[in-house]
Amino acid sequence: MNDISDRRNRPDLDAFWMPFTANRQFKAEPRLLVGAKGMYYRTEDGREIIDGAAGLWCVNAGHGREEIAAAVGQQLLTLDYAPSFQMGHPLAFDFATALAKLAPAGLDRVFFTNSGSESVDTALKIALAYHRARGEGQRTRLIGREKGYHGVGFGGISVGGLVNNRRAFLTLPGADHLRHTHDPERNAFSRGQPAHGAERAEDLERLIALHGAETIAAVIVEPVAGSAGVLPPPVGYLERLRALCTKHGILLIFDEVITGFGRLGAPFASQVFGVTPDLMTTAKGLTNGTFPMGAVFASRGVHDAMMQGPQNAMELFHGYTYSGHPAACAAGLATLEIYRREALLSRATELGPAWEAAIHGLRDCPHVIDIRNLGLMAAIELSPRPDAPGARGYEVLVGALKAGALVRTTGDTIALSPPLIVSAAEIEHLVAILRAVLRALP
Ligand code: PXG
Ligand code: PLP
Repeated sequence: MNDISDRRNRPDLDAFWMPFTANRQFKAEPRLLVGAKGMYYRTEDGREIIDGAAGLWCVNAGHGREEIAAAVGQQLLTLDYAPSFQMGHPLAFDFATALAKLAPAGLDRVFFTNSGSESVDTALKIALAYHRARGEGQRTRLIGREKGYHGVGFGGISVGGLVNNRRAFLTLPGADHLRHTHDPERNAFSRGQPAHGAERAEDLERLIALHGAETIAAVIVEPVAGSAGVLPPPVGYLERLRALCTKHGILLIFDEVITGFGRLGAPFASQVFGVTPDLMTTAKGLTNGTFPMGAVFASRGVHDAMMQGPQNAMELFHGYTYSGHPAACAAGLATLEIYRREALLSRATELGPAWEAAIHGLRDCPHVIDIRNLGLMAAIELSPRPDAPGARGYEVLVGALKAGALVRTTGDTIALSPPLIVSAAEIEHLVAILRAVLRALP
């Protein structure tokens, strides 16, 4: 397909079946990144492009951090792999302890996974096992929310609420969904949390009336929905959801795969909103995107309820070959040290006002129908072209890349989440590129 003279050193593209990608479209016109440092990626044709997406919401401390590379290299030469089933190695304990100190008060028991999807499946399984251990094994229903994204495992797609991620597949029986909180008629162009919609939390009462509270194990939500296009929770919504879950003995799970590790100006969204779940799922920024790793944080109450039975009995029949992988733990510890030293986990609070002003400055661009922001996250929603929904979003992705910026698009919504090291000048640079791209859209 590619003319050989035009290939440069391009690899053969056929074998790699790419995830969440229009494979044939991509392979006809590939977009390859070959290097990265700080706020910038380098493309195969040698251009520097600003990273407006922290990779995929994960490179929170910026690219090419030497401390992480050194820690991983050293660890691979010291202890490359050790099983975590009935064996242990010090770094996994050290990393869990460091994470527990950063976590919302009380969420200080940590189970390691290798991705956000695995964190979600792990948290859902812990919720079921917890109720069973307490003699409430009939609590098997798992409640997610419309527009939710919880990864691609069977558990995650079952509680997830993005139709395309579900409909070609089988989902778990017993999953149900709260209504989403997106309400552009009342909330379009809100700055920060929208004012309207706290009452949507009461939708849990509808599901409780329908199914019976005693059949529901857990409710899982993203504190700020990410993949659906950055939907901050209405003021008061998470508080109400927390109160209802507590009232009915239902565990509340916050999926902080995107919001964790400083995206909103504190280590976790839970701390920003002052609402503490019973379980919290994380990944991505845990290792600055350098190593595939996730972590589930459990409350003492959940953890301790499981620590029953004979001493020699495994309390949870669950785990991954790579749970607590030594090199992943080394990457994670080095990442936390960078976050601490550079105070990155509170940086979104400092930069928030400048970020908000810059992003909302795009309001007058053509086709813009909503702008949403919180911390260092934002979304710009475009009206779909009537005959081709999603086409404008794709044109922005390609146009921005040509103009020097990597952004994330989902349908006709542009999502932004730069590394937390971004400067005020780099925010202006990113927004200027977007303004030019939006103005040039057909
Ligand atoms: N939960 C949430 C809230 C997520 O955002 C996952 C779980 C799954 O994590 P893994 O590591 O299995 O991918 C995610 C991942 C996007 C996009 O741009 C979002 C994610 C991944 C890829 C793209 O919307 N979120
Ligand atoms: N499939 C087979 C055949 C296995 O032996 C294992 C693990 O031993 C798995 C899947 C699960 O792999 P992982 O622990 O990396 O999730």
